[in-house]
Amino acid sequence: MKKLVFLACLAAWTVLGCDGDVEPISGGGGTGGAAGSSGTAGAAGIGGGAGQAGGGGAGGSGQGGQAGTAGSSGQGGSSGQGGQAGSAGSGGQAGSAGAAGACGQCQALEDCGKLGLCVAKTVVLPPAFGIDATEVTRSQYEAWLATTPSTAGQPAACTWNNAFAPDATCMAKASVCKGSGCGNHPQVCIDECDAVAYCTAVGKRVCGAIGGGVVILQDDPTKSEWYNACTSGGVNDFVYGDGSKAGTCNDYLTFTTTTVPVGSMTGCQSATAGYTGVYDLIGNVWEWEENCNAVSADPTEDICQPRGFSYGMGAAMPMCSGANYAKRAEYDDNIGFRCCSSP
Ligand SMILES: [Ca+2]
Ligand SMILES: [Ca+2]
Repeated sequence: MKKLVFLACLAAWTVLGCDGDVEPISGGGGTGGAAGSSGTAGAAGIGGGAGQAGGGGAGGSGQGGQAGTAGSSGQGGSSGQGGQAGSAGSGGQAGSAGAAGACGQCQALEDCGKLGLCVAKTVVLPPAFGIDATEVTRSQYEAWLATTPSTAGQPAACTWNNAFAPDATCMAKASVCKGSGCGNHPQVCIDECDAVAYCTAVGKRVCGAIGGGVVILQDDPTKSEWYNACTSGGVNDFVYGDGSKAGTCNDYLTFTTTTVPVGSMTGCQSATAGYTGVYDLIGNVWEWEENCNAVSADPTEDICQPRGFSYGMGAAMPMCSGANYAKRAEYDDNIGFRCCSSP
């Protein structure tokens, strides 16, 4: 009898040991996925080079390959790169021919996006919208700036915006990460129109109304994409649950003085099925939302209400409701953003 009980426990422990792990946030570990096959050769140019291989499947389910890149004109076709190793994923599908540009090695919480840029990974939440798994990082934003985006063609509320570069004085503040190793920290010191321009350029939008558009501060999970994600569809007051937990997010309860790499506080995500995998909705940096309100004819004076609190000290409880206050043209060392999209 004793022996039987011991064996049952051993069996139960074994099952938990096999299946109890939470999904890793980094792509490391596990068996590498097979390299993707070469994409279709680019159409442009004489003898276009082979497209890039698709990335390996990630996180067990195995994603399709990334879009390949068009060959450079006039050159003999070079072979596509091998797919990135995924964690126990199946081999990536062949990449299709894509636009010029190459993602290179995107990270586990990144996708290869438009313009050949590594962008924050899209997580699809109910009812049906995509939201970035992380705040937009310094390296992601800098890679976009390196494409020398034009300031022409911005929305009417942003025609005053003559530069997308983060404000240099703001970036020099002691609270902003310095030197190498800051690439995975959230981009700060950018105004609301810079956020709009970045998200638009990579085929997304600054989070706003579910399905797109402006949502004037709504603590309503049926209206605001950001609030829906943070509350797991209206279930929780905090992204990680219904009660506050110090040390879970980089927020006022944790008493930090600067940003941390996005997604590095692994508990700072929803534990509710269907809403997991979106990090730092609470804390790290406030996030611009498409919730700006015109108060005069001058759009630089529009009042926006960034979401989710930040590192540092503050009086308010860092929860999904509540918001900051910033003019559309302002920027700060604790305000960043993430993008949403239509899946
Ligand atoms: Ca700007
Ligand atoms: Ca945040």
